[in-house]
Amino acid sequence: MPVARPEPSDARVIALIDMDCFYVQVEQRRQPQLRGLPTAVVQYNSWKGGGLIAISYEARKYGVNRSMRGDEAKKLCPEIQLVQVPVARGKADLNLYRNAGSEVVAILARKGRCERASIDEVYLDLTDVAEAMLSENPPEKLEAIDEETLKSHILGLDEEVDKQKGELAREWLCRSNASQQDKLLACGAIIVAELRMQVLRETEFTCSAGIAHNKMLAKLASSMNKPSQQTVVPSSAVKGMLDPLPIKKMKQLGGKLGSSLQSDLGISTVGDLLKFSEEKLQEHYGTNTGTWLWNIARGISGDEVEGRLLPKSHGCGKNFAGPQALKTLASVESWLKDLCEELSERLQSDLDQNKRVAHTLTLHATIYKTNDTDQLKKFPSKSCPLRYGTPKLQEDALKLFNSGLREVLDLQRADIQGTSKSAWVVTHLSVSAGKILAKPSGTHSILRFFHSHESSSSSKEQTYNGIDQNSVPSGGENQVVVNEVEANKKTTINNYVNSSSIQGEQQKETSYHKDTNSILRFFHNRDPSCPSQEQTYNEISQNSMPSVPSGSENQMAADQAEAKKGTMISHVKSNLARGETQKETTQKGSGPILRFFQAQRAPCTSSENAVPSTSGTEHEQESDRVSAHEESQKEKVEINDNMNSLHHDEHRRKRWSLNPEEIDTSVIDELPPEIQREIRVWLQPIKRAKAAQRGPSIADYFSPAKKGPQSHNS
Ligand code: DCP
Repeated sequence: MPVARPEPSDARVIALIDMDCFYVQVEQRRQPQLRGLPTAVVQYNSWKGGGLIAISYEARKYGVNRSMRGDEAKKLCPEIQLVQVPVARGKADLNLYRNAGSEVVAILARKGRCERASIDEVYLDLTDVAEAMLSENPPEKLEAIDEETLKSHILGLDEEVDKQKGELAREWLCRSNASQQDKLLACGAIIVAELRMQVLRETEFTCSAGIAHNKMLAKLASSMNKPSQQTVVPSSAVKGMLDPLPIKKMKQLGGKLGSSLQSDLGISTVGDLLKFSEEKLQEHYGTNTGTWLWNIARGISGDEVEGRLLPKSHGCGKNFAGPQALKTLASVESWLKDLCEELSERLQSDLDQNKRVAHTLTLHATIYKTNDTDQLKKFPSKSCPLRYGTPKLQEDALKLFNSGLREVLDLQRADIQGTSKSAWVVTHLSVSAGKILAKPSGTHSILRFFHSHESSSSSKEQTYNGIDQNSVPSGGENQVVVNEVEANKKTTINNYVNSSSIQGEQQKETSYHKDTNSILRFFHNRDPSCPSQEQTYNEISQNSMPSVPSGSENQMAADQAEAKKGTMISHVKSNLARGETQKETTQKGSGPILRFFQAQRAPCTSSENAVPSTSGTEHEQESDRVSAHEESQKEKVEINDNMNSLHHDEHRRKRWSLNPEEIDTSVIDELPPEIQREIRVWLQPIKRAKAAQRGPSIADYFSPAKKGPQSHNS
């Protein structure tokens, strides 16, 4: 659901950097002989030549597009080079592309707040750096403006034909009588052009950019002139840009809301929206969405650049087209195993490298009936608290699938194994890990772990009642999970963790491509005999993963047992919260780009030099390792201190209402490994000394019935 946020009163400078035909560029860097040739990257499934997922601009000239398969593309463009995505575990392995995207993000982040929006798109807030430039070195005082900046498309200027385009841009950029807003945008254009050149120098990738006062406009502008060009949106050009735009091209209007605007209000362009008052729009779509629609029609959007270099979620999915569709529970289970294995590796790597912990596991599937012409009910996206470790992920993912399948087939629990083999087919499966937060570190990890969840909720009760219900498998499955939890007393920390809806991946906007020969010209000048840089790329640290699309979260009613559990959980959280004091903070342009590639010919024998980011990234990784080591040393000291404190400070234990000797180690197994280690160190001496007194589980201990009066009151 879109959120109407007021725009800040001060002008901002926001850019969206979008890589050009990204996977193709990554493959062309690996295989320089492909430079300048019509090329497409195809999916793993090679049926009819494989589905096209990335297409070079050379191939687009022949009419090749993403809806085609390789065979069809070959008919249109016989010389097209088809490159298959790398494969691992019988499915596409996107790590190569994710790593390449991370290289770009690392460069862009040097200049401003950076939000990784997708595998190849990054928002940048350049307000501070543009303001600094304007006060210290404004464009009108610059001796020269680089060629790449002069190639900028300034919306609203393009119609003038009596002057050279570069001259027009120079005049606009250097106007001394321009508004403060436009002056800042001019600075933004210079900064972005420099950044794009830097990205090219360090990675060999070209990108396009939109530069505007907010994210929405920057995003729309970024695809207006591709490849390797940038577009600036002065405030005076907003209306002209938005009015003719088909409503469905707007972010968040590509789906149901956009269709409803068309069918209910007869709106087909953004300009049509202007005919409706805010009140009218609110009447139809509610207060928030109505205001949001009113705002976007005027180019108003207060969304902030989030300052996030790492992805919000990790997802692994696979399509099973045509005859590959999965028809049995066994085949679904087998694929879920593979997907969870990959997800587990990525979660572990995120934990190791970035010290982040994911809290919600979500399963998506697409399913069809085979013995009926009617389509099945949409498979509901299912979520539950995420437990670390491949077997647990696999187990939970399968439960989520079974739960969804029962819902779709309107079956009772017992019927699931008996479903006829041919009753349904699964054409898509994916698992994703969301609600990724910084791992609590230091002495009181476990407490901070609780706090980090608590801080993201407005109230404990609300958290449980409003969200946690969604994070437990629904229907019969839910009961199974609850029963297991209750019966085995394995109410783990993850059960306290609440999952908010996983946001769907932003829908890609289709661009109005204005194809040019520029890229072809750049790469004609390259020497294809440069050695492959694959090895170098493989050494680059991998920090980022893309999101998978997600649908609606599972909705279910809380039964009495759930409510009781919620009360208990809230109670426990309150107790823990009281003891903790510290919270975790946790073209057309041929000029400069052409020269870049010409220069690349000579040093072809040392291709590493062409990718300085590689060594830079390695260096950063090394620093990370050093600081991680220091941190772990520091943590060890703190843990020891804490052990002493636990031994000797009974008062403190009472205050926490937490009796460590009663903690069941099976509960600890459910936690992320790093937290497990800390807790084990923390508990070891106490457990040895008082093993005989150990209670059955952490849930028992936390049960209000076992606490003293002080705890009951919390
Ligand atoms: N991608 C994919 N499947 C899709 C769409 C995209 O696997 N259905 C991958 C391949 C793309 C990358 O994501 O290279 C980025 O997608 P974009 O939509 O940004 O498209 P490109 O970068 O390929 O081209 P453009 O220059 O038009 O942005």
